[in-house]
Amino acid sequence: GYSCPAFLKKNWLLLSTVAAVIMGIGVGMLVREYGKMSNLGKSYFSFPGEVLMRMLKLIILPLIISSMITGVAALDSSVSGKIGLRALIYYFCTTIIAVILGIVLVVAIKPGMPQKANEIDRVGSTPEVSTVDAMLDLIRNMFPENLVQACFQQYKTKREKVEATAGVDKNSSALTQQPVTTATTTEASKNKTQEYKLVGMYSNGINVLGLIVFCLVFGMVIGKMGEKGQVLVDFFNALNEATMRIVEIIMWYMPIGIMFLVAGKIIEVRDWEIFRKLGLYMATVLSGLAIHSIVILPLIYFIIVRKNPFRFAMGMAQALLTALMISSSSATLPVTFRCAEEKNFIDKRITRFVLPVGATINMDGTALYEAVAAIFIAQLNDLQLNIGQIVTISVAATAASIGAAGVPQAGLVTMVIVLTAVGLPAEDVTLIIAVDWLLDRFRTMVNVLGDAFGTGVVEKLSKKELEQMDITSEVNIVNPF
Ligand code: DAS
Repeated sequence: GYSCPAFLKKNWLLLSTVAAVIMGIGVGMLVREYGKMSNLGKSYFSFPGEVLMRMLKLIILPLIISSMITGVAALDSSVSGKIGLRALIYYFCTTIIAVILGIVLVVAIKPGMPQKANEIDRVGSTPEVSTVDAMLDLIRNMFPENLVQACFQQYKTKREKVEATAGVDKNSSALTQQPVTTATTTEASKNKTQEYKLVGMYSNGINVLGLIVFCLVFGMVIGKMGEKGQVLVDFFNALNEATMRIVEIIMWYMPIGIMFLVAGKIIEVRDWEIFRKLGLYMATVLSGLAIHSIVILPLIYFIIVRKNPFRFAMGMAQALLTALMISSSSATLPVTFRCAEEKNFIDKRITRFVLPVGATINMDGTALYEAVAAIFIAQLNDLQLNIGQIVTISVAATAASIGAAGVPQAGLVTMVIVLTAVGLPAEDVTLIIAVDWLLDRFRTMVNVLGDAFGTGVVEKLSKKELEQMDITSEVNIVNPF
């Protein structure tokens, strides 16, 4: 057992973050009720939170680069191949399970009964993406044409006009054909149909996927270079160490930032009514996420690792809370690292490999959400899905979760992939946009939890290799030839 002060000392950060959330809710509600603040004043309210987000985003670039390169360089490439493969299998299996769980729930609960359809309002605009474009973009992003740009470029949905041809292929997706909406008649606009090609990706910030692919190769190469590569390995090790110390400093500021983020959000939300209208849909997503994180992931962890999964999850609490508050797995990454290594004592050679990749491609929560949302929209449209379409949705939801960047609401954009895959109107994402900010938080939390359990599982499965490496490196010290 712990004595109380020891417990406080060990968990002060977590406790103060929890306190910050509670205070944020309180302050937010008070300002909402009694604050005679101008809209401008209200928007300044979340400024300290914005600063926190900036700090976290700032640190992901050195963190991903240094942790990936040192992680891969530390493993000799045959071993890193095996560990990588195990991680990929884990990612894939858990994602598929999440999708299936989502589908079972949404088919059973039927939140989108047709009579509900006319209750729900459309909000916002449809992100413009088509399935093929999104897939190609995923691959494009793996190979950025400019490494420096990949680190700081603002990626936005860029659409290039492709030669307007009269009577273009009528079968091509509605998304790639933008009718010119002027005062002209429908007739005229049909003839003037223009085709657009999508270039670039739709999240802003860092092209994490591209960097990961590069760092993977770079780490592997310098790890194999021996003597000559050592200076680079040492450099990135030192960079990694320095980065983690900066993360430590950011942690001190975290509770303050989080308090204002929460308060700011509560002040800002206008329409609570929407929650009632979309209540059953939200309940479906949330119960799916809950089952996945309370039953399925812990069970997988327990079966393989044979340790208490809930204690493990408690060790990750700080990271989970952060994910819930900022809805970005990438920006949570520094905290995820810290929890996995310092609270759960996962081998650094595993975390450095599994966490950055996981934050980018392993999104159980997002996959589950995409499947539920797509079928919900089908139900609203009174569309009976056959088994083929359901399989299509599962595949598309998996792809969409891999393709989604670890930034807020990325899943909503890749949602369009799933909808178009089964021929549902892409505009219909506007039906669920209004509550997405809330669901986003919970699915991001599950995304992070999935990565975290992944480190434990992969570590356990790779025990033999890791031990062997310890022995060989000891031999190297004794016998430095
Ligand atoms: N919020 C994203 C994440 O960081 C993904 C999503 O939008 O689903 O995990």
